[in-house]
Amino acid sequence: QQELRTQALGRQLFLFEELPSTNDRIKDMARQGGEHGTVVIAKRQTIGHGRMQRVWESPDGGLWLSLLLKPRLSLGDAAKLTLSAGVALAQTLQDLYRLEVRIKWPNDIVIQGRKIAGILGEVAGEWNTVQTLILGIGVNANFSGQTLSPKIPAITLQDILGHEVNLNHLTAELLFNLEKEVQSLEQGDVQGLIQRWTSFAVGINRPVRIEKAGISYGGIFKGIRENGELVLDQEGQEITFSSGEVSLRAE
Ligand code: BTX
Repeated sequence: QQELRTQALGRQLFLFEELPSTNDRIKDMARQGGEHGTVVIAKRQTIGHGRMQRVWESPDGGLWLSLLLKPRLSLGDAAKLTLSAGVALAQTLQDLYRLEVRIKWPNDIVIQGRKIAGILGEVAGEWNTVQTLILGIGVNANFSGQTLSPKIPAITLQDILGHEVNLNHLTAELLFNLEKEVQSLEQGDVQGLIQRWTSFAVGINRPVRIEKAGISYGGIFKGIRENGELVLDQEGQEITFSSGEVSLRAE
């Protein structure tokens, strides 16, 4: 906590040896009136959640963090915070470790084509008329990717750098960058966010394939709309995809 450079994010910080899921724990705190910026970190999670009931493997050595936000945003804009988190995380990993980080739509953080981190945004409902959001962030840091299930195309900071990283420092920088992103969104700079997101995006202005419900769509990845939908140009015709059961492959 001494390393924090933020105003609100992480000023209330709870650290656990082990939790089922930091997102679940912070939802309980939200219900009990937890403050904007509250952070929960666990050294390991026993049932970390991914999107759509998927499991996020969370062994010792990773950064497993959840954040409670009550931003001054409409609900529609608040949903953009998962994009903000993606940008803040990509920027942090790039700045701290000089890595080439990409964001694969909708919000996978990848290095060398493999997933190094994931983000899970959840609307935690309205308490005392303030919209409350939960952002869960998982970074594969100080463990070997080989400890994860073999099917998972994952990579860790330790795999890439060959040494462990300082998790306190990583957390402090991440929260600092994320606070900047939240503030810029609160000031209405959606275009800036989309620009920064696009600068990290895999496959932008290039041919990609989208798989949705067993059907494959090919086209040029033109970018994302303000609501996060992906825009594909199929021979001059634009089609949009919302996240969900959709996957993107660069050609
Ligand atoms: P996602 O649904 O995009 O990714 C889940 C998928 O990623 C899994 O189905 C699996 O294939 C793969 N996967 C599982 N574990 C890992 C891992 N450690 N590294 C790389 N790939 C993996 C992404 O969901 C959102 C993840 C958020 C995790 C954070 S951790 C703190 C917070 N608490 C919590 O329960 N979830 C969030």
